[in-house]
Amino acid sequence: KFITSKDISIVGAPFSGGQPQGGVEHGPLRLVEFGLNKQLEELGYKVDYEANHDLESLKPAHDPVFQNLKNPKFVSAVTKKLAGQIEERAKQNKFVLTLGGDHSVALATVSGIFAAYPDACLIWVDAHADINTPEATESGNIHGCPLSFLTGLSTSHPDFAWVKPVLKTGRLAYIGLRDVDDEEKKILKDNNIKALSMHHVDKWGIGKCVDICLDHINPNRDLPIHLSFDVDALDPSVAPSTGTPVRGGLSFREGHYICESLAETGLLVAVDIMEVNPALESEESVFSTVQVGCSLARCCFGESLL
Ligand code: EXY
Ligand code: MN
Ligand code: MN
Ligand code: MN
Repeated sequence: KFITSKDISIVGAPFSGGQPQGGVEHGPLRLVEFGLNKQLEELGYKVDYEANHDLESLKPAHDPVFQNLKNPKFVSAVTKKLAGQIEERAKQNKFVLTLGGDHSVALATVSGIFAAYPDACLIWVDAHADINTPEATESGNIHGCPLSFLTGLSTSHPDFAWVKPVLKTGRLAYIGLRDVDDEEKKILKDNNIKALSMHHVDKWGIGKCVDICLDHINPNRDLPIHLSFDVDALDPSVAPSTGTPVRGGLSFREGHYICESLAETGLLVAVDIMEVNPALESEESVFSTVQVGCSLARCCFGESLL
């Protein structure tokens, strides 16, 4: 066991600068208003919440596209600040639960968590691979790029020079992929990254997929685990309120199974719940998306284990 306390530090990341659609910055507050803190307390945890309402103040007056990336200075400033906070909470022997916000925030979560746990491994649950380099990205949206910086595949962008290559490609595994750019496919292949798509979930079932990922990145089941869960990994019928939905995703149970089986290892040290956008679609869509976000988080902390 890496964490001996029953303390959860919820870090709000109300940030949308890694992509063009407004609203995702309201994700954390909606999850908290839905009762997430109290739900986790009912599971026996002591929960504190840092809302980080002030992130907008880090927005520079002038932030032009540079080396293809949009809002590079804003994304860099926000994620650098959050990385320090997350590292500090992790070093205080607390579980860190980060609520997004767009997935560029993973620059902060992975930097912070791997500073505290250099041997950690990362499970990335997403429809997308989020490993575009500045040279390769077609959209320029940084939420599609964080893993290229964190793995050291991108080193030349000055605004992200602070991001250390903390993540070895052998410690990264994906589940749920179905919308991966050609350049990203090449990166996954060239670096021998364990990348399971929805095709693999259909073929082997979710149970075997989780085992395959853990066998690859955590073969002796003795390393800390960080889970970064983009709700767009779920099928849009399950989590409709998200900025880049892709049909054919994980079922409600498959998503929860991932969280439960990682909770069961006793090795989870950090969880990100990302890309909940309460400004998208209907009030019913928002309700189901926020509800599923909260229940994924609870399952990471053992709710459904007997
Ligand atoms: N690969 C596309 C891009 O780089 O723009 C789409 C990325 C969507 C990323 C979402 C958050 O996971
Ligand atoms: Mn707004
Ligand atoms: Mn993502
Ligand atoms: Mn995604």
